Amino acid sequence: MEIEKRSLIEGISRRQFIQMSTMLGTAGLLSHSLSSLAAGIVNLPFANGKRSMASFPQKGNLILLRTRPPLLETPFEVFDKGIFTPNNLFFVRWHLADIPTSVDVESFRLKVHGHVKKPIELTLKQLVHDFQPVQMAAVNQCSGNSRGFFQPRVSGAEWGNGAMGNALWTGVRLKDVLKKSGINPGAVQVRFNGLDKGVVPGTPDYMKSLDVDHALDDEVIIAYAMNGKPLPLLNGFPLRLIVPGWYSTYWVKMLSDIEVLNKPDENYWMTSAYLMPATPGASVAPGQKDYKKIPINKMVPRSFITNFKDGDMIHAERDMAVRGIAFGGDAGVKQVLFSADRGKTWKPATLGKDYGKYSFRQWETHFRAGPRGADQVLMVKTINSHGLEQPGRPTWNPTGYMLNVIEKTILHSV
Ligand SMILES: Nc1nc2c(c(=O)[nH]1)N[C@H]1C(S)=C(S)[C@@H](COP(=O)(O)O)O[C@H]1N2
Ligand SMILES: [Mo]
Repeated sequence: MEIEKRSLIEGISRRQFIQMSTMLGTAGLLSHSLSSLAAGIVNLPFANGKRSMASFPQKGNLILLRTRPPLLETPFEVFDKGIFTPNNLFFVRWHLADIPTSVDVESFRLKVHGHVKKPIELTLKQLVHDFQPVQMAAVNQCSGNSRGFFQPRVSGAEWGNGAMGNALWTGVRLKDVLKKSGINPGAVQVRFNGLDKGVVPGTPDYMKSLDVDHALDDEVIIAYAMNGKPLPLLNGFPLRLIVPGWYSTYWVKMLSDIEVLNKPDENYWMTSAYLMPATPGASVAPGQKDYKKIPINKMVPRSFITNFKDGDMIHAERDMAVRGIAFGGDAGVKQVLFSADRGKTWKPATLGKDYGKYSFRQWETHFRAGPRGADQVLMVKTINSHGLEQPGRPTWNPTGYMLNVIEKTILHSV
């Protein structure tokens, strides 16, 4: 374990050097990304879905939604290659444009303050050496993943299905760090802030809060590694919060400040942004106004076919292997059901290795391709271990959150 820790710290220092030499300020980041724009163009399967590919520092080719602050989507083929999303192909989402282009690992401090017995400041070395390391596989998914599929259309980043990824996170329990500082009686929430800022004066700083009970559970992690390596800068180097089972709006990147609050957090990002309808399935009718809104929270189950895409041609009347990924949201995957006849009949798929309830789970099964000329509608759905099942009808809300409708993939037999 000692050796592992040391090599991680060395990895972090090396990383810092790479950042210093490749990222010459925000302007450098911009020109770097623009000059390396790959010739590739992709068409996400909805209106105005044409996108270019781009490569940012430490990242491979990703689908470009916006340059500054960056919104980069994982090309869907990546999810067919494995259960863990490679760091360089992991999607990227930032709200504010003033993002540090390097972080000095020696002077960096994680501060814990507010309604605590003793405010503390931790170095990265202290975090790595003085606390018990923990590891967890967990899906990081944007609340607005798949927003581009909303009908009627809604405003916001028009993601396809690639604003999600699964990684093995290594770090320390938030609980252990909070204990070191000592929470005072009367604490109600814990607020997380990162190093990013707005460029326009008065822009609300990006901060998110969890209830104290949630912050003190065993599962919330302050991660310093992603798939065994330091986090890419754009995914939150050197530290980010991992809130397993919850939408990634809470997974604060470049985490540098933890504040224990004795009253509910009323900052913009908690009370105005990231609200969902408190209705069944988070759905409302287009135009509806009179509903209660609450902060978005737990993820819902989803599943995808990864080895075919809509419109693919297959050989008629052959046995075909089909596979994909599933996740249960805030619970494990109990079952994945597959249909090759537009949902008339369903059969359980075989599940792959279980990396824990918050991870992607691979599934696979077979079907018989239809006669020549036929269109064949494949469908897949997950039921999670709480018994929650993907809906047959798409979620709709004006913010474009939480889509988890059963996916349909139409193949043509030739
Ligand atoms: N500091 C900071 N953390 C943040 C954000 C941000 O804008 N600033 N965006 C959040 C949102 S909305 C998403 S979807 C995830 C994206 O994580 P990723 O870029 O590592 O994929 O980061 C979350 N953490
Ligand atoms: Mo997000």
